[in-house]
Amino acid sequence: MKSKLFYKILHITFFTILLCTVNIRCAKTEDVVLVDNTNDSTSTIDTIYYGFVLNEVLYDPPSGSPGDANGDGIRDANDDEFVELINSSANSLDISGYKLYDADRLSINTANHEFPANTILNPGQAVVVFGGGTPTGNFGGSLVFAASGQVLNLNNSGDVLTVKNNNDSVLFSFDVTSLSNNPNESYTRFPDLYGNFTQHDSASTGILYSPGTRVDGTDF
Ligand SMILES: [Ca+2]
Ligand SMILES: [Ca+2]
Ligand SMILES: [Ca+2]
Ligand SMILES: [Ca+2]
Repeated sequence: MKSKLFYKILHITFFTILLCTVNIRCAKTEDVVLVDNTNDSTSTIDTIYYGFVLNEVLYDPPSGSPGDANGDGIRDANDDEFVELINSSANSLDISGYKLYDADRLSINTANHEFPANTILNPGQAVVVFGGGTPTGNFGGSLVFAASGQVLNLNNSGDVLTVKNNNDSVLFSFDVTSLSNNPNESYTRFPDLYGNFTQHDSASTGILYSPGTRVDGTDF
């Protein structure tokens, strides 16, 4: 006859295995899931996806040194453009192979930026893609890239930013056309993550953009 101790050990082993299985599940990355395909009231974004949120777009860097969004000491109309996206889910998100396009590049199916292999966004982490240059700074602890195609090329007078996943399915697009041609600041969701897009200064007075952070400069 087996001892009580044997059954106790059996119990502990069983629950340990169960816990590990649940933990492995929690740690796994998951796909982006469509939850709402109603239009944003600004009509600039077609769909909203749970877990991967387009939060800010700077297509018109301000003139002079205030326009040095990537922090490399040089204000450049192309290099200092940026797109900010957030993993708003509770799980790590594998965005390897996800791609960004402007309207011209979409028409020839050549991405302005493709996220490299092993690009994993932690829960609550932002990723910022600048047009180019040498991004310099902390950017709220976000992942930071310069566009792999050297440029985002977001035309101030009208353009469409399109984001595709690693299967080349369109996740969402952001239409600049109805927005100001020369805002000299970014458009950001306000409140961050779920609000409608507005000019950054009207969300946080005196601040023209916030790559990798909330509108008030705090971390996500
Ligand atoms: Ca531009
Ligand atoms: Ca710069
Ligand atoms: Ca363009
Ligand atoms: Ca921001």
